[in-house]
Amino acid sequence: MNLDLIAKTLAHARRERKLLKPFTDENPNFSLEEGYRVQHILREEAEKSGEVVVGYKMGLTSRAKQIDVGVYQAIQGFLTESMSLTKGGAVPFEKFGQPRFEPEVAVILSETVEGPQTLSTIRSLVSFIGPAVEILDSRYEGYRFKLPDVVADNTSAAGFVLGSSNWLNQIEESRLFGVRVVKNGECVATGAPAATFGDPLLSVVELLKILDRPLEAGQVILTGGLTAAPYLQRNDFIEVVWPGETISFQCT
Ligand code: OOG
Ligand code: MG
Repeated sequence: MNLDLIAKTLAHARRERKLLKPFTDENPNFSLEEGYRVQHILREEAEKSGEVVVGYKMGLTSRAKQIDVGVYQAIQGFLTESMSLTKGGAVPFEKFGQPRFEPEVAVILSETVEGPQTLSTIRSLVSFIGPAVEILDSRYEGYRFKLPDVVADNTSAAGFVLGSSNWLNQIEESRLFGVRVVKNGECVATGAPAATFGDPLLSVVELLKILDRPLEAGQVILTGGLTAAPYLQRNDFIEVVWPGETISFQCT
């Protein structure tokens, strides 16, 4: 397997908004570890071209998401500054190929940590925990992929919007806060943070088991989609409604 070639093919497809067949179709031996090596190459290329990594995302941490894409293991990707979108702003459809979106919980820690940590350590270091929306965009036709493919494609990371509510003083209760996903006035999904391993902070615990470098203070962690991800179409108006805060955006 030529991992540099896979990275180049993915980067080119992303730039040109071209869709690919999953690499595992022709290379069933393409492994998860090789998928992460490809992601690493893409990260280095992004950083070389001036992109700044602002955090990480966990994927496939809820049953709803695992069933949605038919992949049953949590995975990790990186987030860059240019993926950050503004709440209430416009999401330009032409930036993406086949965008989808999902409600998530975002976490920020007050200290840098590296390697496996306990849930109670993570809980004691949280400086922000609150609502977010992730925008996904897969390089693979129809979101059909196996684990190594989607890991190589930086776990479909394309954009994210952070909310402004900080649930720090309600960490326990917030696990059962309800979220409604509303597309053009119609509720298309509902969920709660507990969909992520029972507690979104467990997603941070999982991240630290697989991350090959420090998780820095202030970096954003998207802990994983809480519902199946609806597709985003041109002109869609999206509202992700949490207690006390609605994250909305218009797809243009
Ligand atoms: C893979 C990424 C999954 C999540 O939150 O579960 C993900 C995909 O569905 O394209 O971001
Ligand atoms: Mg996600």
